[in-house]
Amino acid sequence: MRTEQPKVIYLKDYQAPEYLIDETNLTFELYEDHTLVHAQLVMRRNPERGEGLPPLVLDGQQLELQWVALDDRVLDEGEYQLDENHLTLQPTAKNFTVDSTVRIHPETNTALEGLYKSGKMFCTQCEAEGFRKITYYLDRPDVMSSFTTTLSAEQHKYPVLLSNGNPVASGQEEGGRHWATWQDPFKKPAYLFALVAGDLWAVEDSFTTMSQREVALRIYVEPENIDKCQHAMDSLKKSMRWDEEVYGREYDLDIFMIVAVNDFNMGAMENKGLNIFNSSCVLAKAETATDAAHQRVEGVVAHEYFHNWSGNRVTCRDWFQLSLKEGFTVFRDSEFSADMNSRTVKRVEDVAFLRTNQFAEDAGPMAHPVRPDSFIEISNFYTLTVYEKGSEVVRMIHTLVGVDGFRKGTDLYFERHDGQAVTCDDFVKAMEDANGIDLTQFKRWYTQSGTPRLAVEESYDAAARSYTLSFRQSCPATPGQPSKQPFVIPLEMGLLGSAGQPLPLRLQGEDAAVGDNRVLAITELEQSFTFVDLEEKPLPSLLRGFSAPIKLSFPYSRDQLMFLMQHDSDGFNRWEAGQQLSVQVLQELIGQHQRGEALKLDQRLVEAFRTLLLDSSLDQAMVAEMLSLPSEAYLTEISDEADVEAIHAAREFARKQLADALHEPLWQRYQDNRVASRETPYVAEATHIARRSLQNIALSYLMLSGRAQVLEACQEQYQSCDNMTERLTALAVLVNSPFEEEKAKALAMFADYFKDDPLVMDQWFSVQAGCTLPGGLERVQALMEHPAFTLKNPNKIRALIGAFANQNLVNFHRADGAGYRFLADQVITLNARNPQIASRLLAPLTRWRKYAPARQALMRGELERILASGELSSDVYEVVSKSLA
Ligand code: B3K
Ligand code: ZN
Repeated sequence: MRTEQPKVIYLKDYQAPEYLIDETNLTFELYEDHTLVHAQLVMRRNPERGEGLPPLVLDGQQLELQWVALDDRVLDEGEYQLDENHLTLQPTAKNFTVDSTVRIHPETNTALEGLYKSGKMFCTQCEAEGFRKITYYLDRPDVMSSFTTTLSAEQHKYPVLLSNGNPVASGQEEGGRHWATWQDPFKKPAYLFALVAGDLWAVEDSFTTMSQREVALRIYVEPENIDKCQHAMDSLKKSMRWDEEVYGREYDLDIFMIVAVNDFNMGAMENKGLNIFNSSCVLAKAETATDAAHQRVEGVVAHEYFHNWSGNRVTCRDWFQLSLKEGFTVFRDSEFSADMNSRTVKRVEDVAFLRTNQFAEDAGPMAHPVRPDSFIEISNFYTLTVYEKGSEVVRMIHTLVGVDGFRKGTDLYFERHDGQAVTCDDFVKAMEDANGIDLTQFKRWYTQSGTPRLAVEESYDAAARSYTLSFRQSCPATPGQPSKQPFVIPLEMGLLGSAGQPLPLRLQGEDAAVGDNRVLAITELEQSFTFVDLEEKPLPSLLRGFSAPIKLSFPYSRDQLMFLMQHDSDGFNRWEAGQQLSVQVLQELIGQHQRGEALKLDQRLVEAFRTLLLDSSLDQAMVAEMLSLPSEAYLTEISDEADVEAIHAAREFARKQLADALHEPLWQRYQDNRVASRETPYVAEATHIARRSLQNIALSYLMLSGRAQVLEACQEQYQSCDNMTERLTALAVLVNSPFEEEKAKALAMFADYFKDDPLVMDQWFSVQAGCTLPGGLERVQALMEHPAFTLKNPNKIRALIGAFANQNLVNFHRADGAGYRFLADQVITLNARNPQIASRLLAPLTRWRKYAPARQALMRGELERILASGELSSDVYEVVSKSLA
């Protein structure tokens, strides 16, 4: 908890460390009621910081210091200073050694930061500043040291003892204890330190690297999960091969380990050689995990593995540079997933997620640049902006320099900076130097927050056979940034002729056409491009593949969007045209609802969907994506003032109309795919996933008909399927249906069958939390009393409370404010227990400016209540105070 006024940390104040740590030797004695940590730090004055020996200020929090020694001499109390966050002592030579022993309490650590217990095992989470809760240290990423770690614990309870690097020694002690020593030869910052002790089983495999070294691979889990590791292991091996092939990056230690833990604040952590994962991002098998969960496991395993180079070998100089490793690594994992599965589907999913969630963050009170200038609590900056927008920024560089140029840039970056802690500027510099280009203006993407807008107009000159696209960019004001400079916007585009054919693209002044797809670099506030040799007015396809994270507007008619849906050669833009058509139609319905008129659906949407359903040549996954109407959250994000009830009513009305009008083709596609699912055992592979996604979206539409035949089909799927993807969809559509008796039966059966599998129970909670029928809050409150629910486990909180507040908008935003009050209560409770989780849970309340005055007042009222509720963690304090500012 915070006792002093929280301090703002600024990037402009960065200074290199006064001292460096060359070697870190740690010993952990793990006991049930405390742990002793002995640290020996081999240190020296940082030559970069000049002469003289300033005081050495070590970071440390919640540590009980037993003794401290300088060069083997134990210091008297007067020879050092201790405060809540530091241990300060005075070195007397350039080279010296600091020894200390502290007592800590992992067994009562509920914040899940530092060393803590998850169930019966000990584990750690140090990023960003958790290591200071383990021992006194220079806990900053630009201090890189080699580590040797010895752990000792009771052998019977903790047969497995792990840390970073390679195992070098182990042995028995008296009293039933044993020990193991691990050595990590690669210098690393303390945030990459890890330790695990527990009764774990491992799935083992091996990987031969491109230079023919054998690497042992192990995934450690609690015994009951040993049958759920194969998918993660396969994903790991694919990731290792892909990083060799695409980036030339080879793994460097003799062993790579993943440990699954149940209580974890985020998805996973890339600790050197010893990744620690939320069990939800490792464990997957057909019966218990959906297709989406399988793909998440694949993506997160890859992400953490890729960090070994983009994050560990080359790390961040300071935490303002977080996107250096996160944006780049998200880009790497998304390209990996695109290569392993369907590229267009992956892009559609990522863009839909970005536009719904990151755009909302970038328009809210916590908006910050990809490289922030300041923060109060760094844990609050593991954001969609740093991760997802950061990845889009790297993707734009990739688009601008091309595949080969990008590889030249990353080769140079890794070669130049291996073993260093560097900045986003260093990354961009490597790209510039490798490609001989100037990215000065481009770097505004790192420093300016907010989502840029690009308004596009067209004009056709029949006499000159020329066509001009005029662009005007702007960017809304964001906290601390009232005005912005123009961005570099790479705009991938093409032109279509009246038969839908791609037209050759020749810009005025060019000798000849250059292909039919190209990237225009928009760099000015206003800029136009004229294409020549055009016999007729073309139809533009703009921002193909979502080549920049912006909001583009072009006055397409609905007929033009339908045309693009069918003819655009860019698969992403076919989807995008469908989304824009749906948005136009839904916004019309929202308006009708607000004016109290009868709702009337534009039949062109029905016809567009019919065409999709009847075309068996299309990729089924894309058909499923295109049949999915924009979410209520997205419709909220694009509204100036979101009308919760109108958005919900309009979208549900459209779904019902589509379901009725398209019953036949939906039923046909459903039947065909369900038969195929019944006849083929489950495989988490792209074409199978595609089949199930179309089958499942068809079922969710069909169920709106209320027909007995559909209910039967749903129950058949629920009972007879061999996998969680089909089972959970069947359960979800039942839960959202009016068939109370069938619903209750299915829910009870599910909970009974899966009661011992916490990850499956999370899905059971989520399905109910997302049910938009009236009474949602009461259902969630009742579920909090369920024996499988606990506020101690972050996954449970996310599955029930998080899903309710983020996905069940019509219930969360109910007009009397009870949803807001409920969420604020949970934040207040969790603030003391687990500040990181409390602060994340808060996000929906920070969006109050999106709503009408009555809701604004209720939401603000809850934020004020949190602020006044007592001693706030710096995490919660920062988000609440910035939201109210
Ligand atoms: N680097 C970790 C995130 C740690 C978050 C700490 N609050 C996971 C990842 O991005 O790979
Ligand atoms: Zn990461």
